[in-house]
Amino acid sequence: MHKSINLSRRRFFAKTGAGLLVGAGLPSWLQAMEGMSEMPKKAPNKASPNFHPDVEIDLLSKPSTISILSGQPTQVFQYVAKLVKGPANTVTEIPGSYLGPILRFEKGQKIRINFRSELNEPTIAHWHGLHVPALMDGHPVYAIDKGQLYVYEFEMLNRASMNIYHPHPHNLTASQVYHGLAGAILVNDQEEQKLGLPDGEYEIPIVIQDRQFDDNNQLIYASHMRDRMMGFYGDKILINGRPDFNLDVASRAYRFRILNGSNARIYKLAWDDNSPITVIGTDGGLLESPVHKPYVMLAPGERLDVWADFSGRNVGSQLVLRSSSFSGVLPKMAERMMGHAGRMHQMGLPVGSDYPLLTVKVTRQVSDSPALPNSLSTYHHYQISDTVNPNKPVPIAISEGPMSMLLNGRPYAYNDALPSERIPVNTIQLMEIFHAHGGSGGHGDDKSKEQGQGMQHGNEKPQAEGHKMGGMGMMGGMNHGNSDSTEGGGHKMGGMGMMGGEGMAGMGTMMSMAHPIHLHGQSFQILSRSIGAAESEDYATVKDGFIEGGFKDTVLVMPGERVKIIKPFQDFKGLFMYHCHNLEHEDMGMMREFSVE
Ligand SMILES: [Cu+2]
Repeated sequence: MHKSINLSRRRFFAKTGAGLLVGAGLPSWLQAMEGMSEMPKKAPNKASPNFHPDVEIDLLSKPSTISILSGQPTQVFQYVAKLVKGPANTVTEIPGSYLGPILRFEKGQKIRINFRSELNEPTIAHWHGLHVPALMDGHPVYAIDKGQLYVYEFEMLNRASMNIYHPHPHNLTASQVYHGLAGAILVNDQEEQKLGLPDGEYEIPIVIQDRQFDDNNQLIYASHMRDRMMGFYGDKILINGRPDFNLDVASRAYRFRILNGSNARIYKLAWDDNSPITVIGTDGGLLESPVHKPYVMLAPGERLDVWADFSGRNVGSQLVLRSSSFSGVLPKMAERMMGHAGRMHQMGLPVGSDYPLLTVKVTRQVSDSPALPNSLSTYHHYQISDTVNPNKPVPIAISEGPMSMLLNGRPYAYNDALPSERIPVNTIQLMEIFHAHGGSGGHGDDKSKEQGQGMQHGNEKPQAEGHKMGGMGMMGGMNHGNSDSTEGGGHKMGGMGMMGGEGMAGMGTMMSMAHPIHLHGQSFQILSRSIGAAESEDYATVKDGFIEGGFKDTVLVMPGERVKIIKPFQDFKGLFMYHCHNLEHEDMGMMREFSVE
């Protein structure tokens, strides 16, 4: 049986108003998962006469066409920026790319961004990695419609780092990013300036994305259940919006500012000659000192600052940056149940296979090259004793069902903070991200209850929910066995994955997959990772690729893994989202908010 609803069609209905009919009668949690949960609308922020910007930018999101493959141009969405005030290098276009221009800011600058949209759907810009007030964070409640203006005003509080701007509208983030809305933000500060790292033509932004094109060179973005469950994967790698990316270099050191801008694809970066990857920074800026790794994992939303030294290499030599092979980030159940369909869905580029990302060619011999500094940065290492909750970490519980990816047992709902999600402002918090079931094998009644509780939030009866779901055939390709379009079928599914119960442990383990968890607001530090009894051959293929030091805002949590982090919540009250940066998961409701109060 395969009756999965065509979700893009449903989105279409939702947008045209027929969504009222389609959504009528659905339980609220299902509406939330199906992208129909209600999001209130707040008035766009206006410019403040008391704010005197050092830098002012007009930013526009609009439909556009651009030549990516040979032949017909591709329809995309694009950010376009115009510098109104400030240093000339603030806005740098990437020629021939759908990506937004690179925005360069200095720590301490007062920044105003006048954001407008020409899209025929709501959107809002979020500054991934930046520590800004809640009103400036691009929360979906502030999404604007075509022709509207949203004015952002904030001071750059971040240390030197690479960050991202991308849309964050309710349930439309994945599709808008996929169609082109994303750009890099580079923040500089004095500490970094003093190091004399490679800059200008020797500092190369590298945005890695994957896309699927149809025969007419148009982007394919399907929204089948399986795409949402595992995330959407393309079969073509684009670097800075270009296919088959080649970089001509001189025989000297370069600084590669790498960003995974893919919706769901996780990469394992390695040089093809097996020389180590030298990492000098991560999401939140420079490490204390360089780290040499055989390979580095890079999940959606994560960044890497890489020292790439080609000195001593002859003109004509080539080096390929690859994603090398690994396993264990996708659910075993999906792999087994989907079988051929699952592999088809990843097309010619299965997740975890070995494939090239970009080719570097040495085309010029030069005699001098900067030396890699031994010491890069100094910063405070958070201790458990810095936190206000040393014995009670704030939980971020990942739970996975056949059609639901949840945090803390609940799908996203606006302003719905649980007691554990209420954070006193100006505190430093110990937090623990873990799989609420499966993976570690640790599963008990308490976990099932936690799960059940979350799913039953709202007033609907579980049986009624089950009936709706079975009747709608939501499981699509995932549905198997004796579940049918009957109450029994729906009920059975509730028992399987949604409500806890007997089948939970096995299902949980089988559904478990890797999630890049992103927390808005200030960067955090990773205190520990533990995999427990579940350490497996799969884990061995990725475990040497994590950077433990430095500041992070997105952390890849493998199946069965528990990650403890320490995160400050300083300066700003309000709602700050945290979510899976697998953007299909995010849109599916794998997102929650911290209410900083
Ligand atoms: Cu996820």
